[in-house]
Amino acid sequence: MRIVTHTDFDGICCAALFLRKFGFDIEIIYATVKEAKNLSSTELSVDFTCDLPKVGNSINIDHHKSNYEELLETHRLTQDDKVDPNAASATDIVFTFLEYENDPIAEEIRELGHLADIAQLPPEYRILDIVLSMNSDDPYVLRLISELLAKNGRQILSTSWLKEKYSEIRTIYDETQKKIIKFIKNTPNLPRILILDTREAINSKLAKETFLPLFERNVAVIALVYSKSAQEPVRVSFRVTKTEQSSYDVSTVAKVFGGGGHRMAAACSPTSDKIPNILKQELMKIAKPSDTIQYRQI
Ligand SMILES: [Mn+2]
Repeated sequence: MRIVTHTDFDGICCAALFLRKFGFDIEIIYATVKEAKNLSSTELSVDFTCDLPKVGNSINIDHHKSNYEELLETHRLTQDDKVDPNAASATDIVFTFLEYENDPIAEEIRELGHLADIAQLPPEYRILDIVLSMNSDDPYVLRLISELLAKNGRQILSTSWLKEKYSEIRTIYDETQKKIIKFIKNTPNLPRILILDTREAINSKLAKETFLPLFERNVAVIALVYSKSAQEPVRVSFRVTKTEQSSYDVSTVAKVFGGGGHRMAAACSPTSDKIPNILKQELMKIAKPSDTIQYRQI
């Protein structure tokens, strides 16, 4: 069996549920959205694609609205696919699909994937979340986390492996937190809609650490700009604060730049000449009349 799954928390939890069900011999390919799309143009035969656009003729288990719409438009949605844009996470769909019953560890994995995708991960999972983001391009680490989750459920938190991994990245994490706090302190008039360019100052893998503290300061919509390096494409991640979920649909903005996602969480890779002006124009289309919009560098 070969599965393609997303490199994020939801994708890892999907992998863990498959590993727990079918054993550790199954093959798992960890991919980004772009990588999944590229895999489709290869001859590779895949059984399941989780939390990503459907690869080839695999069974697609996903909850992204943009993927659902694209599957409909291209007539690639089959009866076997489990694509539900109303599901909170792909993990929720996998849990039901694999017919888990009376399995407390599987239940823990389901809850974890669910909470991670709705951005409500309990604080004790922060360490795992950070270790995962910092290693999201290392398939060995992703596989290891998936297996540890499959075996231990939430007890993954007490494994010595996790503690060791966290101590490796602790310094850079703490430095990033300091930069975020300083930025907020030095920016008294934060807008309602913020384009935040982190390319100069923050490790791209930790850029998303900026979301929560900014939402706590009453920012409603964030367009987070980051990039692995000057040579790599620019990435923009959009988020809407929880209390304004019904007011903004950022997936429409991501779509303009060839990306997609959900109403409250979406992403795209515009060329850097679009930032900030074209991006700002598109965000203005989803803004309320009273909203302020600003571009800031951290
Ligand atoms: Mn997901």
